[in-house]
Amino acid sequence: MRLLHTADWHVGKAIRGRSRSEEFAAALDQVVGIALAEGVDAVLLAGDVYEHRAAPPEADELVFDAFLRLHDAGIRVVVIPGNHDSALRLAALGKLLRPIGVEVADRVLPPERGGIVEVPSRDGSQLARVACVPFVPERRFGDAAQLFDASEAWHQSYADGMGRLLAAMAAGFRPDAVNVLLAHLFTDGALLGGGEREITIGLAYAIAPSRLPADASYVALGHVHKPQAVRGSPAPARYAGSLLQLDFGEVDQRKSVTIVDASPGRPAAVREVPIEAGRRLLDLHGTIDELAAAAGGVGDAWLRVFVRTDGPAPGIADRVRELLPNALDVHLDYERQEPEAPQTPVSSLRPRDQFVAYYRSQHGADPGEELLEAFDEVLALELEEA
Ligand SMILES: [Mn+2]
Repeated sequence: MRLLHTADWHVGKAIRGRSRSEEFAAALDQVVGIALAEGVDAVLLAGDVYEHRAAPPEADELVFDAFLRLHDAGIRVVVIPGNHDSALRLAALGKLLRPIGVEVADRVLPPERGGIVEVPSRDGSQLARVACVPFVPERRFGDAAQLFDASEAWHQSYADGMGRLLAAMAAGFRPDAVNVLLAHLFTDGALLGGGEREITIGLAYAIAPSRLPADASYVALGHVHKPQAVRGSPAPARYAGSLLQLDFGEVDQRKSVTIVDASPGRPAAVREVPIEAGRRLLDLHGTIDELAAAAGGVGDAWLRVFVRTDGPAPGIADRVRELLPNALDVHLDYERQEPEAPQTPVSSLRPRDQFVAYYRSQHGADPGEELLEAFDEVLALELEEA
């Protein structure tokens, strides 16, 4: 049977206050289009459906539209919550989503208690058994482990405990089924691509790829936004990656979904299908004149701009934004002097010298005469009023 693996939609995420709803709509439209064109039996959505735990209505609308279109095409969906999602909210939505073929596995459950979702192929000839492991925060691992026959050893470390939990889930696999692990977790050695909250991408959370179940036909992962195969996994395993370039840490990443062809008792064959929708994120470097010359060639990309100057240049960020309306971040690029270690504590300096010390620490250069005059003026006014 054929599955479409996608993850980390993060619907509702804005960038520097600018909405990306149109981009999410276009990207989801493409995902649904690929599912239809490829004739998949089911879609596996590996967590971080939404950006925010309390998703705004327009995010719901986009997600529901995608689910309804898949339902109209007779394609089932299995969803797990990621660390950005509210599992409780997805659980509640799941009651309404089940009748349209969207199964929400909102928490970790042992196989015999519903932790494995069964999805038949559309022709009824094959059955996928999807072991669902939503994101488990470290502080909640004990609650998850409690549902299993967990020994003391489960609690030595999160990474080891999760390895044991994955093995317990895989105990529910059957040789005559297409066995899949669907999980939102971080594996050791994954190539990061930004856009993920730092706290959950760290050593304490990193599960050794060797702990992924060897008898899975496929392991469908979410959490890491750069699409990639998991090196060192005993079964075919992939991070599908995010839907859009979500932040400047994801510049240059090509987004995709993964198409999985699987049969019982053998490793799945996988291939990537690119997602072209959504605007690019782009880093732009140059002097103000070079940026002006480049403005015509950047299309509708969201920009992070590094302006080369001789030193601090008040007002230049506004000029850059006039030239490049999609400049979200503007950084000044000039040689910064290492601030000297202060001889006297800053607090004992006169206000003007405090300002100079602060300016040097922020900009790596001395403030201009004009700025100092303005400072003196404001200070004088303040003192007058006091
Ligand atoms: Mn994510």
